[in-house]
Amino acid sequence: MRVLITGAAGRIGTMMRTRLRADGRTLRLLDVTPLSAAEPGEDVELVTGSVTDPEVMASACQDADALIHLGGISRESTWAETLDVNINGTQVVLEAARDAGVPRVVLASSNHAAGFREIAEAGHDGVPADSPPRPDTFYGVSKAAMEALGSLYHSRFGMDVICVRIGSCFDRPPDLRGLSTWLSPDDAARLFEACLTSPSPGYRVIWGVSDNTRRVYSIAEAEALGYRPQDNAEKFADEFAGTPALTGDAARYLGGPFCTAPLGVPN
Ligand code: 15L
Repeated sequence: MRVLITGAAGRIGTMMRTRLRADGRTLRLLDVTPLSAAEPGEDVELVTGSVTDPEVMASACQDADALIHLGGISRESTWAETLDVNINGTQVVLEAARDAGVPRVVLASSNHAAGFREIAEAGHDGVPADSPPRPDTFYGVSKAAMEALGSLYHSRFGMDVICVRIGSCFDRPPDLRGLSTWLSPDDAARLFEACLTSPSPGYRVIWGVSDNTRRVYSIAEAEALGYRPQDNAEKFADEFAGTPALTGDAARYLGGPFCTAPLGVPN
């Protein structure tokens, strides 16, 4: 099996490079930034190029059995850059996958696609994963567009497309909010494994979050694909004991501080 990973030199891509290794699996890693050379025994193929380049993507998709699209801008940026890299780039990726017959695509969406959903919407299991988009930034709009493009390519061409609304995927929760939104790197790998191996998922939108005590995102939809989280951000709670809580809209909505950050200003 060959899995193409875009954005493989980025934060999550780097964490997945080691964790998604498996016997009988070749990882084809693509990034605009040159990737570090293969380690001894590592079954990887390295591609340098942009997700916005149709020729690069057409070639990268050849003989791939699945694609995990992590490439793009992972924060607020100008509208022009967001449109080009995240929205146009996702269309280029999906079109190349369709043309090459790649049957399954996993798209790295973000909690910011639904950042203006109220935390108070969370029921017993959390805010449902397929809540309609309520973006909090241009970045969030690009992730909502990613989900819409994924839906289109599934409906038109029957491709399996899973959109993962990732919370905060870092080695450790980055801040107090992260005690709710954290997706541990190991759980991220478990989640991507479920996305790769679940039989005939069709089109899905799921949250990407660990089983945090304070989580407000539902994990039921991811569990339905076979995800079994094993981490909980609560073990880091003491580190944030003196940290002031968010206030105002940043406290009210899922997107936290993204909801009040200036639009279109790179951060
Ligand atoms: C995201 O989508 C970003 O890519 C990441 O850097 C974090 O800011 C994360 O959301 C978050 O909400 O913590």
